[in-house]
Amino acid sequence: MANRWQNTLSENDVTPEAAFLNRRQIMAGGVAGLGLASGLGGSPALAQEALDPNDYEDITQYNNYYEFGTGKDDPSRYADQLTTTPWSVKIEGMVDKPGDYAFEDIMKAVTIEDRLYRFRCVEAWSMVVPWNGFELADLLDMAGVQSGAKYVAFETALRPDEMPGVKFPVLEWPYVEGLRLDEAMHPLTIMATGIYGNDIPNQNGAPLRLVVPWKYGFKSIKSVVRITLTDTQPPTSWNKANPREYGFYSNVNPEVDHPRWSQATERPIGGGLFARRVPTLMFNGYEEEVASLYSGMDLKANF
Ligand SMILES: Nc1nc2c(c(=O)[nH]1)N[C@H]1C(S)=C(S)[C@@H](COP(=O)(O)O)O[C@H]1N2
Ligand SMILES: [Mo]
Repeated sequence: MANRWQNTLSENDVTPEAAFLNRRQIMAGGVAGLGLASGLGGSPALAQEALDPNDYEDITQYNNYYEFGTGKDDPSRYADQLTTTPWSVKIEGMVDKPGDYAFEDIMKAVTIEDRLYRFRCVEAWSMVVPWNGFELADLLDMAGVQSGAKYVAFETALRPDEMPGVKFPVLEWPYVEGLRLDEAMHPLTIMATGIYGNDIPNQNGAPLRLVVPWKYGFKSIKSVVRITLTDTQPPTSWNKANPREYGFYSNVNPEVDHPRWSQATERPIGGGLFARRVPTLMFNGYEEEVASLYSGMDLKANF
């Protein structure tokens, strides 16, 4: 596993676009079609700063998973209590094949890929994470999305016996999130099942969690047990808790400040005590890939 990650890292490390190239596209000869062939060779035109993945320790010991407490080290201390086998995801609503999808069956049907992604928390810190996972579209295709569906709703497990944090009403439990269908089907949107080639640790959302790299981290809901296809915009935990501060879209946008702090810069985790803040990028650096999803939309009103 470690080898496999190393091998792709040398290619994927070059540009964010290259990080988004997946094996299937390469095998299908899609590289030139995407205009990235020169990027892979390090062309100055496409060269951007290399993504340098955070240490495994930072990624797995500085977490937000409020079901286990609100401290950054609470998830790594308490999430081992979560039972993740057996696990299944209920897929329901506007799909042809609703039902309980066992985690092992999902893993047999999908293509696991390596994705080196920037990760930007709404609290203005950031990491770079070498995820392993599959495109959410693969799972939605398994269930057969019906033509009237417009949104995807997600729900985290709620296990009071295993989750010491849920006795505190910091959020309404279970944790829920949502995406527009086109956002959910975008090839950058993955369900992560691993980090650095290891099974994803409980504190990071085992056995499978959403990752939407152009949105603030809270959209990336952990330990998913239910996915519902719907024609109405689903409620989301942070929007319910504070609609003035957290909108449905939550796209990373340095021009739209949080009411209580600036979103123009971020603090890279792991840079040491005196690490400099760096500018936050529009759509977290994935503007070229995802801006078209929002053409014509007022991103200040739809924050
Ligand atoms: N179920 C659930 N999912 C969650 C959270 C949570 O508290 N509960 N926190 C979110 C927030 S605010 C962030 S920044 C990311 C953190 O992911 P990480 O711990 O893997 O870095 O998870 C998101 N997903
Ligand atoms: Mo976050």
